[in-house]
Amino acid sequence: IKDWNNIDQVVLRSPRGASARVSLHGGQVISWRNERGEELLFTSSKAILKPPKAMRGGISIYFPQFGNCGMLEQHGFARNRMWSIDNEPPPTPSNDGNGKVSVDLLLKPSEDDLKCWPHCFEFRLRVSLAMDGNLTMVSRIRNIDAKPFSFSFAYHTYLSVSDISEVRIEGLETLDYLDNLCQRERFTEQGDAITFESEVDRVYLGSPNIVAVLDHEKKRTFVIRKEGLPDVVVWNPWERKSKTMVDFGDEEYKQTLCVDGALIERPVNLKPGEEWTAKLELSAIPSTYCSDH
Ligand code: TA6
Repeated sequence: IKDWNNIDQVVLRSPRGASARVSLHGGQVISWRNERGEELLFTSSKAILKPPKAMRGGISIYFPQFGNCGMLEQHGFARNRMWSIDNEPPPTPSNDGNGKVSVDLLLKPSEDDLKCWPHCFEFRLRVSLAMDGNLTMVSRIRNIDAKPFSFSFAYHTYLSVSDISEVRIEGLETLDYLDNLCQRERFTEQGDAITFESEVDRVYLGSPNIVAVLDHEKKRTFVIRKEGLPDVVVWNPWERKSKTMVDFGDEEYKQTLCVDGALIERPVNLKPGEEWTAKLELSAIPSTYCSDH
C-alpha cells in the first residue's frame, strides 16, 4: 500500500491478528501491533512523515555510523533512503515456517552516498512477524567492494510505554556504558535494574543477548533478543531535550523509551566478499508478577 506521500509500505499480518507495517523509506518499521490491536511502538504525534528524514518513532536503522561524524548524516544514511523490495532474498531457514510472514528489502548506495561513504555494499533486511506476534529483523550487510570497510549499526527502537517513571530495564546491571551526555565518558552501572528520572543517553557495552523492559503500569514486558549486537543504546530525552526537538511533543518523553540493539564500541570491519549478520527479535508479553494484595 502507499502512504500519503506515495511511498510504498508493506503490511504484515499474522493469522492471529498481530500486524507490522514497514515503510520503504528507511526500511523503517512504523507500526507493530499485538493480537489485540494495541500499538507497541511509539510514534510522535509531531513526527514529520515526509522524506528525506526518518520519522520520529518505530524502528529505524542506524548505518553506517552511530552519531554525527565526518561527512555522513547523523546516524548514517540508511534510515533516510528509499529501499526497494529484494527480488533475490536469502533463503528462508527451514525452521522459520510456522505461519511467519516476512518482507525482504534491499539498500544499495547511490552515487551521492558513495561520495560521502565510498564503499559498495548490499544491505538486505528481512522483517518478519511470527504466529505469536513476535517481530524479527535480520540485517545482512555484504561488502561487494574491492577494499574493506568499517561500520557501526543500531536498530533504533522507540518502545511505547505507559509512563516512563514506571518502567525499568533488566539485563544491563553492572555493565560499563559510554555516556553520550558526558562526551562518551565510560562509567560502570551500579546494582539494580535501570529506572528513569532524568535524561538518559547511554551505550551499554557487551550486554547479554536478552534484555527486558518492564512496564509496570501496562503490565507488559518487552523482551529484546539480539544476535551479533553486543551493545545496547538506552535513550530518553526527558523534559528539556524534548522541547528542543521539533518533531517530538513536549510531554511525549513520558510515553516512550528507546532501547536499541546495537554495535557501536567496536565497529565491524568487513572484508571484500564478506557478509555480516545481526538479528533483533522483539516480543511483548503480559507481565506476570506478584501483585500487592
Ligand atoms: O540513540 C540515541 C541518540 O543518539 C541520542 O543521542 C539522540 O540524539 C537520538 O539518538 C535521536 O537521534 P535523531 O537523529 O533521531 O534525532
